[in-house]
Amino acid sequence: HARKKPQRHAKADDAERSALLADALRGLAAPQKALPCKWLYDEAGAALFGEITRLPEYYPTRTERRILQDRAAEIGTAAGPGAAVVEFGSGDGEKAAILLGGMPNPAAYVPVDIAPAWLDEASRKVAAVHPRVPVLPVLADFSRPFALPRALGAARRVGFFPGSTIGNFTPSEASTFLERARRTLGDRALLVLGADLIKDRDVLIPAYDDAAGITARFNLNLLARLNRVCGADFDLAAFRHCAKWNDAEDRIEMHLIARCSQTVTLAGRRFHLAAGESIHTENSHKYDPEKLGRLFAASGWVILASWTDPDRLFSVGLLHA
Ligand code: AVJ
Repeated sequence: HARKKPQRHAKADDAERSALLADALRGLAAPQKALPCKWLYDEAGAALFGEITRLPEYYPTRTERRILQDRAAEIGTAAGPGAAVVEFGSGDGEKAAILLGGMPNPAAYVPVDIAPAWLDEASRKVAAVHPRVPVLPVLADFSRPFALPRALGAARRVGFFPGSTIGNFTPSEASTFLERARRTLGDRALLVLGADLIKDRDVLIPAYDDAAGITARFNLNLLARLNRVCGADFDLAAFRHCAKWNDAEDRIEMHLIARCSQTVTLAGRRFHLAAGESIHTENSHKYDPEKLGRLFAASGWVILASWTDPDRLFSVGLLHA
């Protein structure tokens, strides 16, 4: 048993390196250079994201937590006894623990994540708060098809997709994801989904460009990860963080902007950046209730309830398959 662990991690490291490298080579060769945002979350990135969630400017986490605390019992009643919670992108397990707290006798908690470190953290957090709930972690990229543990049997599945992670997808990707999630979760499934709402850009921009510079470090860490894992030679000081509102697409975009003309080498390939050229690193789409309704309907989900906070910053929906 003691031997298996390092091997498993070595394999995971290789898989991570080749997938990250493939994404980076493709993304840096595109006319608009881009890197997929899922790579923001290595250990350092996850720690920085944790700091972001506690920033005064970053309203989503505390707002959604409050909504979930207020509605956990209602959600638990809708789910009934013996349901299993399947979380897409496990995060730190804190919100899952709140959700499970409202559920009568949950059958299991199934965190799904590409990062082993996050799976461990979520599993530990939920096990500490709900020691009688079995935890069945799944190491997988939830944006791609994956199988649920067979041990779930016929338990009703309650999908959990908090944090407005849905906003990282374009609306068309979101619809594909939601349709697939419905098939993965099966008959009688419920889905609890958090989505950030469109609001004044004076509130939105600081949430993604905070005064303490934590989001800038979070964004730049993507280049540090490429250097560390793939042997790239990005000079972090030659880039600056940028968050901007794209009004046509209703989304915040994060970019890394080259401060000067430069050439970067990755796996023997050279990529040129002009001064001011950007690498697009994240989309965070914002919704209004009508657009959310259309998205859910298009992907086959029916809205049972939807809740927001008094300032209408954030929305949590309870859907059924
Ligand atoms: C957790 C992915 C939803 O888009 O608000 C926070 C990530 N990026 N600050 C978001 C994020 C910059 C966050 N998501």
